[in-house]
Amino acid sequence: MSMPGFRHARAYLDPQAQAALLADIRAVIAAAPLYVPAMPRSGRPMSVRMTNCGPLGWVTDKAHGYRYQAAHPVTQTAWPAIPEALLALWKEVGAGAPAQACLVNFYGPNAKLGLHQDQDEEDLGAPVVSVSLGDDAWFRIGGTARTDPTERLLLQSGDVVVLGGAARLAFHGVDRIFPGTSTLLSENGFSEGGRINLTLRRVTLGPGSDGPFVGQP
Ligand code: MD3
Ligand code: FE
Repeated sequence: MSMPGFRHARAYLDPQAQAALLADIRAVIAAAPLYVPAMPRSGRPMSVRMTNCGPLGWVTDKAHGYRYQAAHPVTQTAWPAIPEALLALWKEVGAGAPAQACLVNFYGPNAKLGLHQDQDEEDLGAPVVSVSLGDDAWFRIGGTARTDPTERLLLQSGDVVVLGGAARLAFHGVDRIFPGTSTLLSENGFSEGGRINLTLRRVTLGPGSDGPFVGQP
């Protein structure tokens, strides 16, 4: 994959850093439980379970659709803070003004994520930074039109993907995960194993944002 703005850093986090980060995420989930998101209008449940940390979190439900909000949709309390290690990672990859939202996606053995664009952020100039933990997954990425050809890529535990520039509006999704390919989750308090993906983002424009060109190569 050689789309401008797309960077795949394999094994960016070593096993020890992955376990430490997963402990942070367990604490996030304890404060803000995973919930079952629903598609706008149809109300169809998604197979991925979600929660967030940070000042804003991405949520979806039947009535109000995709949006960012400051509170958990079930508990109605503020999201917990983004762990320091993730804020440090955001800085390390040169992503600019601090991340405002971290979406936590949990994939059980049959979970997948259909091809989509991430367009719910005002600040589309800032990159998205993704961290994979646990089982391997087939990730799919195409162009900026839904019908553009796509490529399939294996995401593994510890991988970091940075999506800036043209890649920021690329269609992408997760075709399937490969249960049992990692012991990270099962050995660290997630008895059922699975995969966790973290996506860090800036959401709002205005005070504190970098303007349109941050994160471009
Ligand atoms: C390419 N998550 O949360 S991470 C999402 O593995 C999402 O859970 C996937 O797509 C997951 O929206 C993929 C890699 C990723 C994240 C954001 C992107 C790829 C992207 C934004 C634009 C283009
Ligand atoms: Fe996405």
